[in-house]
Amino acid sequence: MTSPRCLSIATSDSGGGAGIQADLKAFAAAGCHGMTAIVGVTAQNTTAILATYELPVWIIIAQLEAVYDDIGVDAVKTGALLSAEIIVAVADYLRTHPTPLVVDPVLQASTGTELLDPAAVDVLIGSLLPLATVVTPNLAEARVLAGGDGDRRALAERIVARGARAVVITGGDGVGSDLLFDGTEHVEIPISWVEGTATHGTGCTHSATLAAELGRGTPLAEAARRAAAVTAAAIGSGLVEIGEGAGPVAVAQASGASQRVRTR
Ligand code: PXL
Repeated sequence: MTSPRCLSIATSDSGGGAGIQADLKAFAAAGCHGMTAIVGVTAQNTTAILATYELPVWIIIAQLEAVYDDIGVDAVKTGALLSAEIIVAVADYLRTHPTPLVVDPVLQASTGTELLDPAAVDVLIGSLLPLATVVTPNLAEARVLAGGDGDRRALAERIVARGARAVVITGGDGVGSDLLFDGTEHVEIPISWVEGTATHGTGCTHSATLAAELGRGTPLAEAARRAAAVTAAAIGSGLVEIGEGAGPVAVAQASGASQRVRTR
C-alpha cells in the first residue's frame, strides 16, 4: 500500500498551527492520504482561542460515514473532542468500525483554554480509551487519565489498566524521552531535543504521525520512534516569525522528516 488512508477526528484551528490543520500537514509529510471528521471549530491565533463552536453530532457522524463507506480508513486519530456527547457518538461509531486508533487526550490548549469539558474526562476514559491502540498524553494529561500522581511508569501502568492497549507519555516537559508502555514492557524513546519556541501543534503532529505509521503497518515501538523524530524536527523548523505568540511547528519544512518516514 503506497498511501495509507488516515483520518483525524478533531477540531479546527483557524491559525493553522494545531488541531485538524496540524494533523493534515503531518499526514501529508508522512506520505498519507489525510481525511477529517471535524467536531468543532476554534477562532484561534498564536496567542489565544477566542471562540469555540461545537458541531452537532449528526454532521460528525455523517462525515465518518462518508469517509468509511467510500474511501476506507487504515488508521484514525482523535484530538480535541470538546464534549461528552461528541466522545460518546465517536466511540459508538468506532466500536462498530474497528480501526487502529491513536487517542490524543487533548484537555487544554497551551494558552490555557479548555478543549474538553472537565466533566467529560470520565467519559473519555470509559468509552474511548478501551478502543485505543495507543493513547498519547503529555505528563499533565497522563496524571488526569491515571487519576493521580506518580512517576511516569506508574502513570503509564494505571492508564493501561484503565483500558488503553498502550500509552506513550510524551516528554515535551523537559524530560529527555517519550515513554512507551504496551502493557508488558516499558520502552524509553530518546528525543533528539531541539530548542525551539515555535511549538504550537506539537502534540497533534506527534499523534498524527504515529497514526500515519500505524496505518502503514509499522510496529508500535518503531512508529513511536518515528513520531518522536518527526516531531522534534518539526519543532526545530518551527515558524517563530508567525504571530505574536508561540508559532506553529513546521513538519513539511523539517529537513529529512519525510525521507525518514518513508524509509522502511
Ligand atoms: O494541541 C492541542 C490542540 C488540539 N486541537 C486544537 C487546538 C489545540 C491546541 O491549541 O487548538 C483545535
